[in-house]
Amino acid sequence: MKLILVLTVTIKLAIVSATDTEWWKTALIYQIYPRSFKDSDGDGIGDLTGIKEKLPYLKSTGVDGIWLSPIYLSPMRDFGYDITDYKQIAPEYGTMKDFQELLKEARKLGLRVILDFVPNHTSNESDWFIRSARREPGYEDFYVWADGIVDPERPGEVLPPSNWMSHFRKSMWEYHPGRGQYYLHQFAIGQPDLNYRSQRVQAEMKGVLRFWLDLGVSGFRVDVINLLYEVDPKNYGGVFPDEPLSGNSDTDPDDHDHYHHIYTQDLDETYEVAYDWREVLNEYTEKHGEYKMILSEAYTSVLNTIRFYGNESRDGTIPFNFIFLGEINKNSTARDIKTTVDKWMTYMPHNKVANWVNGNHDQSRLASRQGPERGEEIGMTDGHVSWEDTKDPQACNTDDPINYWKKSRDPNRTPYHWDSSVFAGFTCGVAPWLPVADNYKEINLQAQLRTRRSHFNEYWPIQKTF
Ligand SMILES: *[C@@H]1O[C@H](CO)[C@@H](O)[C@H](O)[C@H]1NC(C)=O
Ligand SMILES: *[C@@H]1O[C@H](CO)[C@@H](O)[C@H](O)[C@H]1NC(C)=O
Ligand SMILES: *[C@@H]1O[C@H](CO)[C@@H](O)[C@H](O)[C@H]1NC(C)=O
Ligand SMILES: CC(=O)N[C@H]1CO[C@H](CO)[C@@H](O)[C@@H]1O
Ligand SMILES: [Ca+2]
Ligand SMILES: [Ca+2]
Repeated sequence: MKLILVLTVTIKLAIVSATDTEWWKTALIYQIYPRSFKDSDGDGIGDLTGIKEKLPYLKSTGVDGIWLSPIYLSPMRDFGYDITDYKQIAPEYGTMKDFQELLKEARKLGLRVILDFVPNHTSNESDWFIRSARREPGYEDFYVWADGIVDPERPGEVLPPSNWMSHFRKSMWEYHPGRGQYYLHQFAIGQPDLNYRSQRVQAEMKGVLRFWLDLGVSGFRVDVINLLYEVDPKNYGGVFPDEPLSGNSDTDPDDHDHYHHIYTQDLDETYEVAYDWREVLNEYTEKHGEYKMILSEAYTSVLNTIRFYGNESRDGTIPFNFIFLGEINKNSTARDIKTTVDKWMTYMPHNKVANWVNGNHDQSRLASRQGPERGEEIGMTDGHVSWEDTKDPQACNTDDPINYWKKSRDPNRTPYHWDSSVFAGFTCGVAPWLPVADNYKEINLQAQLRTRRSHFNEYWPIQKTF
């Protein structure tokens, strides 16, 4: 829907002679947030058939592939990043048959399809979680369970096992009365974290990769990979140690940023799992004669990030380069941009391929962050979403109708502007799931295709010569 990822600085040209094992080195991948891209049946929610209809358009822009944000069965408490079943399609997005048709059509056009892999957590409605909560044999340790600690001030009462705070505010621990224990959730209460110290979890997740690779996808982008592990209480006298304060004065004690995350992210074991997944993809690269790509998402230091590339003995993932996201804004000059490019190139190991990320569904749109003339594709800016219309759990959890917008990711997830008709041509139904941004009459694809010197025609000139 918005993000364009350019692998290597030399944009195209090389692709002409690239073989099927080299394609990824020069690829442009277009991220689609399925819910907001194109609604084909009028229910106000974007879907797979909508995406399929737009593939010829995407092909004409010159992109090499698409990355779909999660399309799996989910109660949508975090809009698909809370998965009930990794091997089923969410009915509101379509059926497995729709997905296979989308894949077939993409292949025909020469577009690769990359799926989102969300390994850190499932939905609390997943069969695995329900079994684990019941302590069914084989599933007891699928998630991170722990007893509470006795409240020193109120004997008989229990407190969460540690002071860890979720990325969406408040405790990372939720009490489950059925099991009589707390479970860990780095994000929403409905997103329990899987336990990667369970060999069965590891095997199941490799099975998920194989399932989609067998269907013919070209790879994955891995969600919050650096959060797979939290410290093992075995190494801390049987307890989960509290995290120290970060000293960030813009936060309150319920905020994730109030603490310094030395026990809940970037642990060494994470890298082994990343390298293991690369091995699974290598099998399929051989089998299908097409390089299978694995990109990983981690908001962490450059040094931690580049470790995902692998080391002398093992091949790793392509870690998203978020330096542009963090360091470039409206005021940045060409010199700032060069410094940012140099930073990645300085740290990146030899013989690896660079990548450049400018946005995603968690960030304010590029045109809003860096100025309208630097926006992507058609230069869409963030929409306005009132408190009443707010859907993002990260914003809802603030319980603050005044300041919720500081946390909300809804403004950058409003529907795509196809044309100037009602709801910007996104849906033919009565209302889209999020309101369309006010400026769709001026900023939309159809208007820009008709205007020679439009944002769109300036943005894609290189690709359009192919
Ligand atoms: C899942 O969590 C939500 C809170 O996010 C809760 O309302 C719901 O009852 C839970 N469902 C199950 C099956 O545990
Ligand atoms: C490479 O990484 C793996 C996994 O973290 C580790 O076990 C191994 O020792 C590392 N090898 C080298 C040469 O650094
Ligand atoms: C850009 O510069 C202006 C003027 O110095 C300043 O007020 C503004 O905060 C800066 N914006 C960003 C995003 O740094
Ligand atoms: C950029 C991205 O994919 N962010 C996701 C990270 O993971 C959380 C929880 O799964 C999601 O809420 C974000 O959208
Ligand atoms: Ca729909
Ligand atoms: Ca985790």
